[in-house]
Amino acid sequence: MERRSYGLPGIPDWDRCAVMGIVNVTPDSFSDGGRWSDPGRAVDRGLMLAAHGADLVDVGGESTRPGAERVPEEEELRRVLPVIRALSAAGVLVSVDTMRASVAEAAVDAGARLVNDVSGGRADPAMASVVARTGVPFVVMHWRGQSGRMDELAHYDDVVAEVIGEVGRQLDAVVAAGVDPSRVIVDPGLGFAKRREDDWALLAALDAWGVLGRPLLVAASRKRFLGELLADPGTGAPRPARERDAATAAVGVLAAAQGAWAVRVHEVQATADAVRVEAALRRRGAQPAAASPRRGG
Ligand code: PMM
Repeated sequence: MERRSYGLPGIPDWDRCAVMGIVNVTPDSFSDGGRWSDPGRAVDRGLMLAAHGADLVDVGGESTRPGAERVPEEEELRRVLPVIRALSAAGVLVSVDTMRASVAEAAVDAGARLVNDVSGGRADPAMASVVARTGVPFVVMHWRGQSGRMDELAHYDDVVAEVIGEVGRQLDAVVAAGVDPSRVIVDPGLGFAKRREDDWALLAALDAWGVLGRPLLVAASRKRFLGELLADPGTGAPRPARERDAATAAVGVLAAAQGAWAVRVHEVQATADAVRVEAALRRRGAQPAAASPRRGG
């Protein structure tokens, strides 16, 4: 995929893959469950991620781990709004990770400049029209159903073609509901109704997303397929979530080399450095994905 300028309103045009840091204001996320569930700690975390080089900070109040229960709307609002207000007031570019139109709207009022909906507008029929009204960019992620039934929905014949096709149709649906197509960001939804081999197949083919002509967000951070890759050779136990950050940074650089617009990560520093290395090489004309000619022939 070509790296190019997308002119997303309210979002700078970085000359490299951007880094979105994650603040989950939740007691139960698979990857960092409970660590930032207090709003004061969540704000400090967001400021730290920005200091580490995050270009955006994604604030969410509802866990989407497989099997997670939905959180009531009032509780979601109570979790995310003070954090979004404080981070935005401190000059951090904030996105809100929510499947609820009401939360998206309140978050934009509180300063969020992007709406990241893991359901791409499918969980709440009001989402697309609310996003259209706010005018902020919108992430349409590949999604087949709520977390409770995600694993049973993970069936594909050609995962790359099917996921891109389904996201393309959802893009058409949100545009029909009034969202300006030039504001949509797409995301393969790694780990959402995907088996481990589906995640790898999607990561190997990020180039194919060029057909949609939209910026691509890739969120592999600490996900299960990385834990399984790095499983303990003795016991076979997956590597714990918080020990997957080096692998996450490796995915970041490979996604950047395939033209991803942004990567979404829990620990920012290593990935922020890695995408800068990729950009420096690319600016010198290097093609990290291409094989180099053999010497001495
Ligand atoms: N994954 C999670 C949450 N939000 N948003 C987008 N756009 N893409 C994702 O793959 C995604 C997401 C899963 O939970 P986490 O917050 O612990 O990574």
